[in-house]
Order: sequence, then C-alpha cells, then structure tokens
Amino acid sequence: MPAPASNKRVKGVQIYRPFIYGTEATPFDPEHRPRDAPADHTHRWKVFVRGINNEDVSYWLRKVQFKLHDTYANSVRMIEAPPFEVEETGWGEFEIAIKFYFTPDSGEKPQQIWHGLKLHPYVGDVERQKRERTRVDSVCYEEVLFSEPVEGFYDVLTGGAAAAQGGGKTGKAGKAGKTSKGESLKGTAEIPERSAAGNKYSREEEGKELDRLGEAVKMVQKLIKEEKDLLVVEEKKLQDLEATEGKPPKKK
Ligand code: SLL
Repeated sequence: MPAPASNKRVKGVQIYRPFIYGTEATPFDPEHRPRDAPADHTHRWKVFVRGINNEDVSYWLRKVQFKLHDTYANSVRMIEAPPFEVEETGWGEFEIAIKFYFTPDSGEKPQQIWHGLKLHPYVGDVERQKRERTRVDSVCYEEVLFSEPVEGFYDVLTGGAAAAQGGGKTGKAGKAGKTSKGESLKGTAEIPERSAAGNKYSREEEGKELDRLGEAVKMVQKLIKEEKDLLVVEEKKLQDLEATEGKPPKKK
C-alpha cells in the first residue's frame, strides 16, 4: 500500500504557472458547409486551455471541465487529458464556464473561470474580417497561483518545468529558477522573453504594453492640463463679464 501523501505545506512559498485560454471561431464557407452541422449553425469554434507555447501543463492540470450553453446536448464536457479543448459548431455566442481540476497530489480545490465565446469580429477592421471570413480569436493570459503548496506537489512543480517565487504575489518570473528557500529549480515555466509565431505572450509584449500604458497616462495628463488651462481662461472671461454686466439672474 502506498504511504499516505503528506499534506504538510511548504511555508512562505508561492508558485505560479502561466497558461492561456479562450476561443477560436470560423464562419462556415457557404459553399462547403460541414455535413454534420445542423441547418441553423453558422460557425465552427473551439474553446481551449493550453500552456504558453503549447507547453505541457498536465503535471499540474489534471482535467478541465467546459460548461457550454444549455442548447448543446451534453453541455458539460469533461476533458480528461490534453489537449484540453472542445470543438463544436453553433450559431450564438455565450459564456463558457471553465473549471480547472488540479492533480490529486496538489490537494488544491478546483477553480472556475468564465470566458465569452466570440463568433463575430469585434476588434480592428470588422467589415473586412467578415468579408474574408477571418478566424475570430478571443484569448486571455492567466496565471494560477499555488500558495504554500503541499510538499509532494511542491516537488512535482519544482522538479519538472518550474518557476517559483518566494513571498508576495507580485514577484515575477525572472526571479524564477530559485525558490524563496534559495533552492535551484530544474526547469522554467516562465513567459518567453520574445514573442514568436503562434505566441504573443512574452516579456517583450509585456514591456511594450507597459510603454503603451505609460504613453496613454502622459496623454491623459496633457489633456487634463489643457482642459484646466481652458477653464482658467473661461473663468477669467466670466469674472470680467460679471464686473461689467453684473451677476446673471439666478435660475429657478
Ligand atoms: C444567444 N444567449 O441568444 C445566446 C444563446 C446559444 C448558442 C446562444 C447551438 C446549440 C445547438 C448554439 O449555438 N447555441 O443547437 O446545438 O445568442
């Protein structure tokens, strides 16, 4: 009989794993509608959970449940092994509940997130995308945080592809490769430094996004200053008018 797994937690350690999730949808080509699709269906779509750069996540993610709209037969789909995805056809957009079940040795409770299935173009040149029947992607980046994991799971996380951080939630990869205890990790599950075809989630993109946000903040500050200057001018005009014409009568 195997020895019972220890549920002792590794204190002060937080380990996170990045992943992406989302949907991809393509309108049917009216000339070549899939034969198996009901007459009112218009799109083929897929909902998925994957590692960054398709990295294997099955050492921490045991299975994924996708809860589709009730109009679907067997709307609760449990995917027991990678690839964690469901492919379907349909006509309407709806919210999908995605439930993550972690490996049993983790002792972690399942966690659920929601994602809106997008069938129709919603960003950029929408008309062109419709004309060209471009695939519509709606993909998000997320990190699961294992706070003070139990010892066995800690070993699994740090023995395989791993990124760890000690202490606060805000620590970022890059400090990974060592745990808060100063132990070296064998692998890495960090976000890649640079973007590549098929993966736009990278340090490089994160940096660019921060630059864009910085520029946007500067622009907003400039606009606020312009509006304030304008207000000063208008208030001065009002004062001058009041000096010569008197105060306007109060409205009832
Ligand atoms: C809407 N609130 O009205 C949404 C519901 C339902 C989507 C969308 C087909 C299911 C089936 C399907 O696309 N359901 O017939 O198998 O837009």
